[in-house]
Amino acid sequence: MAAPTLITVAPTGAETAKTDAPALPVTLDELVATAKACQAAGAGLIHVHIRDGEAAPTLDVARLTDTVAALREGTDLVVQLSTGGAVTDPYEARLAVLDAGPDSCSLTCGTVNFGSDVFLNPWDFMVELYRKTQALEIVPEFELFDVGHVAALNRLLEKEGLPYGGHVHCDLVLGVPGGAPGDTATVVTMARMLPEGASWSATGVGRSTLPVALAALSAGGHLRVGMEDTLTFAPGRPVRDNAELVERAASLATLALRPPMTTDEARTMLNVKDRRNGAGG
Ligand code: KMH
Ligand code: ZN
Repeated sequence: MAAPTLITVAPTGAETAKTDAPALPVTLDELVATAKACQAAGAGLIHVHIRDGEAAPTLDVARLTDTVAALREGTDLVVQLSTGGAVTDPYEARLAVLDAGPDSCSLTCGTVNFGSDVFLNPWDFMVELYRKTQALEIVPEFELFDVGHVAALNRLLEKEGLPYGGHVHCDLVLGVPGGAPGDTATVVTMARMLPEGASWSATGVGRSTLPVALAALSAGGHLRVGMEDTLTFAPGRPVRDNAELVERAASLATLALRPPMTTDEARTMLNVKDRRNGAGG
């Protein structure tokens, strides 16, 4: 029997305006309601970007701390905070995200062109962020936007040792204008370069959503979906909401005889520290 599928939902991101996508969850209430619906549809992990009172992206630590608490209270999802933020966020604010005490955080393994912007992740910043995850016992998810990022990940592990929990989990983020393309050949190429024993999910932005999801499932990977990456369900048809994308991912995974992982299975696979109900620090 093939392994079950971890479905990660990335419901908000930092790039889309609420006015352009009214279903985008931008308030804490909207985020928690989305998280509950996505867990019911089969998600095991939530990748979180938050917005301020004007629905603009923010890395405010107090707000992030409240968000982590509310998601823990309302769901059993593994709570992962983005340390990527928006392309304009300074390194100090991205490092401070960890002070909100999430189960997991994203850690991007290199700089990448991002449309007409640049998403900056120089080596020294990667190392500083990685050391902070180890010190605070937070499980990093290595975000890989390009083939060179996989080489940088391998170098990071060689020089700095294993992450907290001892398990390496990665996410291939494909189809970003400026990054690696979202197609089957790239999924397979990057998956083959990953460290031995690593688990990985993949997401394809925009039109590459389905090709990447199908390739990942067939290659033994997990799935990330959500309105951070995908706003169109089918040509000419906007996404209804995040749960619709999770439902579709769960159907594909079930069809592949790799049904969605439970939240407990996700916690075990990733080896996150149990911080629920005062269980951890
Ligand atoms: N918003 C992008 C610039 C992450 O969450 O770590 C970066 C991003 C990656 O979304
Ligand atoms: Zn993100």
